[in-house]
Order: sequence, then structure tokens, then C-alpha cells
Amino acid sequence: MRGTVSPLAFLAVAAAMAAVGWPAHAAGQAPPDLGWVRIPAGSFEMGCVESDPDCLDMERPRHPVRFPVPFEMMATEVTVAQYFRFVRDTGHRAPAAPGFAQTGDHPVVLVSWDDAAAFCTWAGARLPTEAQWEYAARAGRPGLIYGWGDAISRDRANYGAEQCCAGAVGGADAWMNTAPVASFPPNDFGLFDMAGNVWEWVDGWLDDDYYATSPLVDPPGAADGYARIARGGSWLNFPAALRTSVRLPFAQTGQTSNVGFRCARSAGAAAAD
Ligand SMILES: [Ca+2]
Ligand SMILES: [Ca+2]
Repeated sequence: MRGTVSPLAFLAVAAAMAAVGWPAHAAGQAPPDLGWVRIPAGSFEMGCVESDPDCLDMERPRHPVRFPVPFEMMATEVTVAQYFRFVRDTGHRAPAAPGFAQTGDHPVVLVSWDDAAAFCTWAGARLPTEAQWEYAARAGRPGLIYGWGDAISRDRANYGAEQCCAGAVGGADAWMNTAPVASFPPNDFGLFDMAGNVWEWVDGWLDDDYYATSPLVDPPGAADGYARIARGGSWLNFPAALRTSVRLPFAQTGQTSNVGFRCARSAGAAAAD
């Protein structure tokens, strides 16, 4: 499902980049504010909820996780504009253009896990752990299949057709491909698009046994496994892919037009800005 490189789409992105008008940003200077949201300390149950008929074995067992201190997460997926500023400042490889038009406020796609991790390092942050991501996506609402309830809704997220795999529109979802970030209501932690729009890379590896042995406190995720992981579903996916517990196995070097990311950092990191 790798996106094709369309010259026209690339020109659209380039034009959007030119319109952003970035200020000068010298090497070594702090990166721009990426819109951090404070995620409170607390506990939750990680993994598939009992009412969910679509659970996969890798989403079980449901297990408790606790975060003793707050942390911070970007309110939105990393945008095309944010990512191209990183490319300009660091000389990092620019992503290929997807086979559809994007403006600077759409989520960046066609970035590998390594690209995503490099961006977050540049931002003084890191990819969220898988537990941080799911805790943030559930936002204090226990036992729900989706972030807002047990039923999918096009008024809540950008996703695809009922059957795999094609874009679709309806309700407030007006996008066949990516939507500008924050086009739908945020969750109770103030985070946008934790369900849908683009899948989001997280730290750690996929090991199907990890949930059974996960530490209670701030679990780092498996140190090894058979794939990297992306979370949350995307514009290309059918509704069940947006279930909060879904784990997408994906190659570390994989790049597709429906996988992006956001970053997380410790709550004290703002002092270094
Ligand atoms: Ca859609
Ligand atoms: Ca997302």
C-alpha cells in the first residue's frame, strides 16, 4: 500500500511548503513549539476491552498500567509543515510525496519508524511508548472500543470504506485521503486524531507475549520482537482498525501513505525550550 509518487502531488506539497514561511532557524536552536499537551498521571487497563468482538490475540491480555508522573504528548499528528522544517534544518531525507494532494497542515506520511524517531529526537522528545499512546488515546474513559464510545462515527474521525481498503467520506468526514490535523473534536486529554487520519508509530517492538508480562509502571514496551508497531487506524482503513487496542505490525523501514506519528516527552522538558 505504498503511496505512488505523483509529480502533481509533489508540486502541491512544495507549494504548500513555500507558503508556510518558516522563520530562520539556526542549527542547534530549539525547534518550534509542536503543541504539547500535558497528560496527567494515572492508571488504566491496556488492551482489548471485553465488549469488543474484534479482539486479536496480540491485544490480550488486558492488563493494568500506571503512570506515576505526568508526561506530554503532541496534540496532533506531526504535520507536513513541521516535518519539512525538520528536513530543512537537519538535511534529513525528505519523504516521497503521496499519490494525493496535501497541504502543510496535513499529517506527514511516507516516513519510516527511523524517520519518525529522528524527528522526535530533533524536537527534544521521543516516540511515545505503546502504553503511553494507548493511555493517552483512552483519555480516562475506561472500557470503550473507540476513544469516544463503542460505535464508529464519521463525525469523530477520518477513516475509510467499510470493507478493506479504500478511502471514504460521510458525515463530518469529508476526506478520501488525509485530513488536516485537528479536523475532528479532541479527546478529553485534548488530543486530536488518536483514532484515524494516519496510523502513528510508537516506540518498542511487537512481541505477542509482552502483554502477559508487562511491568505495571510505565512499561517501555518489548525490547525486541518481530515488527515495529503503529496505532490508531487511518484514512485508508475500515472502522475496526480504529479500535483503541489495535496494534499494527509494521517493518521498521516501512513507509506508506497512511502511517505518520506524533512525539511525546517528559513533563519537565518544556523548561529546556
Ligand atoms: Ca475519510
Ligand atoms: Ca492518528
